[in-house]
Amino acid sequence: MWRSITEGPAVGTPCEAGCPAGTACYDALSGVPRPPRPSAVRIDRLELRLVRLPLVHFFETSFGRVHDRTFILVAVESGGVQGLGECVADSNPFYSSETTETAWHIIESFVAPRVLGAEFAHPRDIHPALRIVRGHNMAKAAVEMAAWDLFARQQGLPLARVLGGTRDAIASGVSIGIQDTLEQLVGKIETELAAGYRRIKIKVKPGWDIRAVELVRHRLGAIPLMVDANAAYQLSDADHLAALDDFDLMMIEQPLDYDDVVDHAKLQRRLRTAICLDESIHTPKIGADAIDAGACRIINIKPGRVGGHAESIRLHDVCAARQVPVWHGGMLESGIGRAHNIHLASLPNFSLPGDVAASRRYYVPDLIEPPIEVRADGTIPVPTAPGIGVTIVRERLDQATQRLTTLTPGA
Ligand code: OSB
Ligand code: MG
Repeated sequence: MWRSITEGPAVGTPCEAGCPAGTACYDALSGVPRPPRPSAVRIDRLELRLVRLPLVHFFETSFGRVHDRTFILVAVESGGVQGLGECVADSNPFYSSETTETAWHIIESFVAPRVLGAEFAHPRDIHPALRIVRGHNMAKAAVEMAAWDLFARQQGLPLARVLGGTRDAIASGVSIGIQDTLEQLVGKIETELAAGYRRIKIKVKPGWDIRAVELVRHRLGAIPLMVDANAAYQLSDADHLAALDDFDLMMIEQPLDYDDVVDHAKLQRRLRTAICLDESIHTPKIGADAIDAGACRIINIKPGRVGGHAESIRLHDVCAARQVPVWHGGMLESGIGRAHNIHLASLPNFSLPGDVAASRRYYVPDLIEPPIEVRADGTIPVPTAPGIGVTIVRERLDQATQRLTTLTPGA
């Protein structure tokens, strides 16, 4: 197809739309050939690695304290081009029912056989092809996201462009775990505010909640502040949680059970503070239902929780259609998952600062070079190189790898 130079992409960049996939096309005015758009995503090889990295500081939530993180890295390959994805399942089933071992099993036995050697016109077609596998969103997401990276690299475009991102930098906030003392908590918040972060989230649980928020407000004033309970409360705690209404919090994240919507709707009616749901939102449909039921006024999107980028975009759109803002959550990712998150968070309805912060808060060194940094104004630039736009350091990856397997079509 011939397209006007004003409509089409610049000469020398692959055609993004319009031309039949795989056909050569030419710039309309100059007649200069452009590289053809890749005809499809076709994964010829899939590599799984179990990787362990020590955390710079322990991280404590209502589930407990962790000092390191073990996760799966997925590499997919097609014609010598590689795409990378990170599985956010943890070694324990506390945040979600998935673990590194269930994800490994599901990818190896059920996801890989359905994607290896198959032709997908677009990476958005991968999630529907995995529909027969119920749940296991983190396992599915790791492979799907690697395929998006591969596809974007084949097109020579930054992932954000392929996902539909509209901003060149994202607003960054931090999630601060439960500390040994309230004084340490205040000190940590001061450090993060000085680094420029645009929003502070503190983890809460019964016994570490009202007094923590009260002290932070007393000492630090009107900072952008929210809390995350990771499902540590019950509806019978409604009066207790209502005490948080006095502190002008941006929101309270996931106060009640991980799969609950109905009790959150009852609780939201009793709180002035907005509820944000995290754990409860496993699909775009549940997101729509939760909003329509009045269970939340804000949603946190983590691609691992919903099955990848395509489902994240659908959830983002469902929220936008209901004027519900979203922000990008975090799962203590290494630079690979973190880079994916930055690209996704460049979509327009990610209008609140998220939990995607600088690499150095988590892993030093990270698996990538250069590490992801936050600027003095609390923003992180969206990488502009093709795909996720970061480079993995092979020796560090090999050093952190505990197990490795390679899967090929039919094998
Ligand atoms: O609930 O948002 C959460 C980390 C692991 C599991 C769940 C959560 C978190 C965080 C940390 O809050 C966010 C981050 O800094 O990556
Ligand atoms: Mg959360």
